[in-house]
This record gives sequence, C-alpha cells and structure tokens, in this order.
Amino acid sequence: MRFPDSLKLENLAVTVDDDAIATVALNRPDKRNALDSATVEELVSLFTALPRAGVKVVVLRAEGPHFCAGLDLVEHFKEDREPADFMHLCLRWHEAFNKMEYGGVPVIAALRGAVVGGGLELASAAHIRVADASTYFALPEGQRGLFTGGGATIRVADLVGKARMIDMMLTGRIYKGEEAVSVGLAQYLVEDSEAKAMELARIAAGHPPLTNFAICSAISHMQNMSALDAAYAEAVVAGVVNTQKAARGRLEAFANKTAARVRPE
Ligand code: 1HE
Repeated sequence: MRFPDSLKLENLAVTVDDDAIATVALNRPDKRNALDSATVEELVSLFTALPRAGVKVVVLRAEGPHFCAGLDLVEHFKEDREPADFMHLCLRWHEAFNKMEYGGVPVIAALRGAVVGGGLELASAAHIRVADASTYFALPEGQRGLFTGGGATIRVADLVGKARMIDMMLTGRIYKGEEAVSVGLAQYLVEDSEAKAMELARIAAGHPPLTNFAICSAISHMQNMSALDAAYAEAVVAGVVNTQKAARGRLEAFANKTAARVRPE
C-alpha cells in the first residue's frame, strides 16, 4: 500500500488494514466535521491517490458524534467570497465527490448524527450509506439563505427524487430512522454503523478489484448516458470484466459444484 509522499492530511485520518480496507475519518469533530476548503482539497488528493494505492474498499467515517455539518459556514462568512470564488470552490467539491463516485473503489459511509447540507452531499457520493439510530439527514441550505453546491441536485435528487429534495430544502424536513431508509437516504439502519460498514467492506473486498471497479464506476457513468449508449458501454465493460483471469477460479468452482450457491439463508 503506497500513498504519494506529497499526500499530507490534517483534517482526514487514514488507516489501511491487512485486507487493504482503508478507513478514512473526517477528523474535525470540534467543528462537527464541517467542510472547509482545506478539507475539500484533502478529499481531492486522497481520492485521487486511493484507486492507485491498492486500496480495495474505503470505509468513510467521522470522529465525534456528527458525521458532517456541511459547508464550513464560519469560513464562508469570514471569507465573504465573490461569486466566481465560490463557484471555483464548488468545482473542487465536485472534483472530490466525482473521484469518490467514479473512482472504482467502493466507498461505504458509516454515518452518525448530523448528515446535513454538504455533509449529505459527501455521504451521497459514497456507494453505500449505513445509518445508526442517531443519524439524521437534512438540507438546511434554505434556512441559511444558501443553495446546494456540492452535487445534491444530482445525487440527493437521485436518491430521494426531486419532490422530496425540494421539500427538504423548502421546509427543513429531517429524515431519520426507518423513514430515511425507506426514502433511499440510507441502505442500512443498524445499531453500530461502523461495524456494519466494515462487515460490508470485507464482503466487497473479497471480489476481484476489476469487478468492484466496474460496479463503482460503470453504473454511475451509465446513468449519465442514453439507454442505447449505456447498453453498448455495459457490453464493453462486461467484455473486459467477465473474461478476467481473476474470475476463472470462481467459475470453475461453480462448474465443479464447490462454490457457494445463492440462497436466502
Ligand atoms: C460549524 C458548522 C458548520 C458546526 N460550519 N462551523 N450546515 C448547517 O447548516 C449545519 C450547521 N450546524 C449545526 O446545525 C450544528 O452545529 C450541528 C447540529 C451539526 C451540531 O450541533 P452541536 O450543538 O453539537 O454543535 P454546535 O455548538 O452548533 O457547533 C460546535 C462547533 O462546530 C462550533 O464551533 P466553535 O468554534 O464555536 O466551538 C460551530 O461553529 C462549529 N460548526 N457546524 C462551521 N457547518 C457546497 S454548498 C453546501 C451548503 C451547505 O452545506 S449549507 C448547510 C450548512
């Protein structure tokens, strides 16, 4: 496992275990992990490096009781930014989150407490979201006199649909618990979101990396294509992935009846 020497992290903490599962922690709990511009740059650098560092799966977690309070409002207030400056900052958010979503390495978010505003934008760039009883989701941009800038209009709208997203922004509606799962904000609701995220990460880490690469990049890309182009791209990706050497042993095991069957229990 090798990260570039230039990778310097202060607001993120990374550890990688023996199974090549990286745990990335948002590490500004005193500020409820609000995303200042420095943290966004660290996310860009880290998620640029991760796919080539040999990491198999990422668990994204947070220090402190809240996953992420969104845009650093204090920094934003103090900087009193010009429109073009904030536009460029948002483009860096997109750079970071696109690297997460399209990078080909599964990212599993272990959530707790507030997942709000830009924090929800960050969580929605992960491939799987695991919530616990304390987790709640909101888009408080409206009450701050702001608008989303980190991809919520794409990813949150994808998860919950346009009408629910507009409701969240207009009324400050908060989703948690089973309701959050039922509207698509989280896929799992468990007692310990970090333990569950790690359990899921170990399952995914057992797949050939090229298979996970396809799952965690091709599907997102194909959502952006016409159905005709997506079907073509799917065939090309399957041509590469479904003939990989790493799959031979698994196919052989199925053929000789030693592989596990897909059964509900
Ligand atoms: C912050 C931030 C922040 C906390 N920016 N500093 N996001 C929001 O509107 C959510 C704003 N935050 C909150 O509603 C609350 O802080 C929480 C519910 C998340 C947590 O409450 P609590 O009582 O645990 O903490 P706190 O006392 O409010 O804050 C503790 C510290 O964190 C305090 O700093 P301190 O130096 O005074 O101790 C807060 O200032 C700091 N803090 N949240 C900066 N967001 C690309 S566009 C995206 C647009 C958006 O994301 S808008 C949504 C912004």
